Amino acid sequence: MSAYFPNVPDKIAYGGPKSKNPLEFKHYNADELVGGKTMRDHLRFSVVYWHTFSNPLADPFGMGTAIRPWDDHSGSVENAVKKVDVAFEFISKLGAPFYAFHDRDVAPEGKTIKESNANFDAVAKRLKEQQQKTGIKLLWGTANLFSNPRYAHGAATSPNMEVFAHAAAQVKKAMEVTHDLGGLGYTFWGGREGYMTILNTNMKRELDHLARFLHMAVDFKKQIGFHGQFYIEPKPMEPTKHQYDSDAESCLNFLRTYGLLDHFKLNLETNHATLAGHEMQHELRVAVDNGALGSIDANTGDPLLGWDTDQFPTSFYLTAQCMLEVLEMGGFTTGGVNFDAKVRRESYDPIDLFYAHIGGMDAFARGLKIAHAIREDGRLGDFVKARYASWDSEMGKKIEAGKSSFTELEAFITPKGDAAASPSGRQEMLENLFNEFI
Ligand code: XUL
Ligand code: CO
Repeated sequence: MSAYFPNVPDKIAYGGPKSKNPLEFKHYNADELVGGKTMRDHLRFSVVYWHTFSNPLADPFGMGTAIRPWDDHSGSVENAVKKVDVAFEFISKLGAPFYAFHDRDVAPEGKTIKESNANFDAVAKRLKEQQQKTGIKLLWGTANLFSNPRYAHGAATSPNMEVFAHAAAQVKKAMEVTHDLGGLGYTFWGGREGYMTILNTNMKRELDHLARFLHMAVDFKKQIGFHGQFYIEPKPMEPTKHQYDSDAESCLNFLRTYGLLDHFKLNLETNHATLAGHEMQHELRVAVDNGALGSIDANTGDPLLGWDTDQFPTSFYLTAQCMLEVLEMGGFTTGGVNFDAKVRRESYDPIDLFYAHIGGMDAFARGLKIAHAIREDGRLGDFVKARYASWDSEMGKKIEAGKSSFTELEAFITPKGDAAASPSGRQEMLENLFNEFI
């Protein structure tokens, strides 16, 4: 099993924090228990097919630089089948339990829908064999509804009904394949579901169509008996100026408006949160508070570049914040930590794919330990609880229960002259406390 990455051992080992070996984990020790659960089960790492095995590392100023000896650039089904073996060798050696794909990452698009489906089936056969051989599972599948020029105006939100129909056929097939491969979920990222100029856009009609599309997906899910979790992945811009699924709150509002809330959870991505002007922890908190956190696309942006750079996460501060929210919700069920991240254009060697994933997994492993320690310590949680103590008073409880009124509150507060002083928010003290654990 060492055909494509001959210089990488069969399994990336845990070397511990003192290890100087770049091909060893410093923090991720799959079997180690954190709060009674293995790191493997807490983190549920997943490798994405598109960036890791299909991305040539082009940018708007230059062609791809990636050296991928297994790619003959023929775009053939044969080469796509070979790439499956590459992918599973990589994921096995890395020790990630899951992977994720778009239909067009794994198999080439044909000239017709029929041809595309046949290509997809041929590659899916090998994916299934490799899943069975290695025990690696599909975290989620999805359809690429944004690369082909037919989707330039959107897919489910296209002004052209036939494009909507084409997208429906494509998602139908991607759901069938995901189901057949035992996928735990299916993701909808609105690739070009948005607009470039509102001058040519009937926003209401487009949103109605998007909801109609997702309702059809829910119906089809029932029809084929697929029990995986549906996810919506918010992103505010890129490629369009405005994407309808712009952040966690707008997605939840959309789902609620159209009666879809019970059928979807959110797949939150760090770089998308940044583009939306939020911290990832904010997006996660919104989802957790609404019982809607499904999965994480784990990457990070570069604050000086300001676009969706999809870099591997390296900051313990960020990963600790993420894992605080995941632990708060009681851990992942169907979701996981999915590395929707790519190596830099300058990092073109195959071995860089290992370094990148090892670093990302270590960053999340360390973040998990930090988050667990902060929760065990309890001071942060206690502080927040105490900050709201007045709400635990008789009157506070009454307001929260919806049993008070403006008239009653006027009668309550007026004799006091003014509200009691609020204690300091102690932001700096809490930041210091957080840093004690980093
Ligand atoms: C795009 C993005 C997608 C989704 C899947 O920014 O994150 O790769 O994760 O379509
Ligand atoms: Co993503």
